[in-house]
Amino acid sequence: MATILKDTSRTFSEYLLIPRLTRKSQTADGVDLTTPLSAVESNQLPRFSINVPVVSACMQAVSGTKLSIALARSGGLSFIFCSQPIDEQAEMVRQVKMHKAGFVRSDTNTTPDAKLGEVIELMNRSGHSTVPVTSDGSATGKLLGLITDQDFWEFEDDLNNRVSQHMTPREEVIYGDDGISLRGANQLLHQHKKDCLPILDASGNLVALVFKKDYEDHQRHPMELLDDSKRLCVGAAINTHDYRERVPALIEAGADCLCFDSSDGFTEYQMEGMSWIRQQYGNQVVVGGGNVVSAEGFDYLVENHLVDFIKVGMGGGSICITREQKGIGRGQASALLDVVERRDEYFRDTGRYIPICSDGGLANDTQIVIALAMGADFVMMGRYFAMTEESPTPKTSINGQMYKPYWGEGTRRAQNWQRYSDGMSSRRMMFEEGVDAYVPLVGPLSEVMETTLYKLRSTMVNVGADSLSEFRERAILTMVSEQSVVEAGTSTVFQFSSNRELDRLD
Ligand code: MZP
Repeated sequence: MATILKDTSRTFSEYLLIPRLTRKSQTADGVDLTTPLSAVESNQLPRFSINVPVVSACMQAVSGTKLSIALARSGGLSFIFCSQPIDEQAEMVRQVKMHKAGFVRSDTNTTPDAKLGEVIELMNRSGHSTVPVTSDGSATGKLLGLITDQDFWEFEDDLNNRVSQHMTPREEVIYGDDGISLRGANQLLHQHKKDCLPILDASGNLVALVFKKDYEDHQRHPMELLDDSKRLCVGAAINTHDYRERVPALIEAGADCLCFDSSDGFTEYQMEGMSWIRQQYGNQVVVGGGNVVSAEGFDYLVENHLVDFIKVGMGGGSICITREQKGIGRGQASALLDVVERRDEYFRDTGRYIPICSDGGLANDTQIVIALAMGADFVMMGRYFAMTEESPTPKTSINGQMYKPYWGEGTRRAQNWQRYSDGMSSRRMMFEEGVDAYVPLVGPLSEVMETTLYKLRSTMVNVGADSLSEFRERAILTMVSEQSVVEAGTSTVFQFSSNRELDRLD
């Protein structure tokens, strides 16, 4: 007969943390939120870490280019969705990597013979106010000058004038030599009070541009997640069907981390995919597996030391109807606790630490805090990010309130049959496992995350923890009764959000 587990499937909202000693020296700002994304052998440093424990879901309505840039700037990581053609996904990865390299390849160039009117049009189209003038108008041609919007008066000067009549000629341009460090280039910008510094090779050809605004931007985003070349980091999702073609394209495009996107990762298909990646790339590539919801699933994926991190969750996602449709899944808190317990045992036995990601079903900031206290190293969220300005969907006004569309990868709209049919060859979705919905627009990602992370830091201080690993070790949780959930809200007081409500109650 079937095995019936003794425990009930639990969710995060059924638990609360108990405060522990806070030391006087502790402050929320002093809390370290760095967390590993790669398997860690004892006494070694992780191959890849993120600065805050938050990643965005591998979903069409979530992880686009703009959101990936915004999230990396706030210290987290996006996983660009794989339910799209390989070249399109690779192009999105490339765009994030190119976004701010410190040294930027110039994408708006002109020639000395171009007309002033043409350059103005070019500036309007690209949004750039500084345009290199090269011999052939290319990004790598011989630099002959620079033209900026300060070099002409659009409504006074003759738009038929040649660029050469207005540009700063090469002899007067301050430039850096190819090979200069980013720090050296920024020092030149500072010293000469310039906004843009062209970098030239020994023959005077343009190699790159360095901008003052990029330097300032970096200072404003101290948590930014950057690679060794100071480019923003980005992750990419893969599936068990076309990894032989998709993985090389994503690595070539510069993806920093890969992750199998599957509703059920406890499969031989995923193990085969993981083995293939290790055979081709060894440990160079950071690759996550999942999803699993049990210690048994964890044991399977860590066999052979192939996987870097493991995602936990099935059926808890805000747009997910898998449990209703197929009768399979597990309460997210129970799934996480089971897997984390086994992960800790595995670490004690082998000295190998496997980061765990709690994926889906986090309905508010409190649940993020509880998931991390229960032992997740980081959380993956869809709805949370779909609600931000930077998610890839258009804003829609419904009854005066702004919303954004948000749909599951298991919907007909997403057509992500690979996520749900690991074994079946059919490319047809026989039934849906997700819904197509709207979520309220909440504002820019950086603002939303600032609040969430401040709450997390503050709770960590309540528990006396300076880092996420200390948080897990020190956390004591209690289960709550339905009555204590009622008690947690306000009681016997009236809250008025506007004068109009006051009038109505009067
Ligand atoms: P949430 O943050 O919106 O609650 O959940 C996001 C997670 O739900 C994703 O990371 C993924 O694991 C899962 N997901 C995505 N699409 C579906 C679906 O259509 C789904 N059923 O369950």
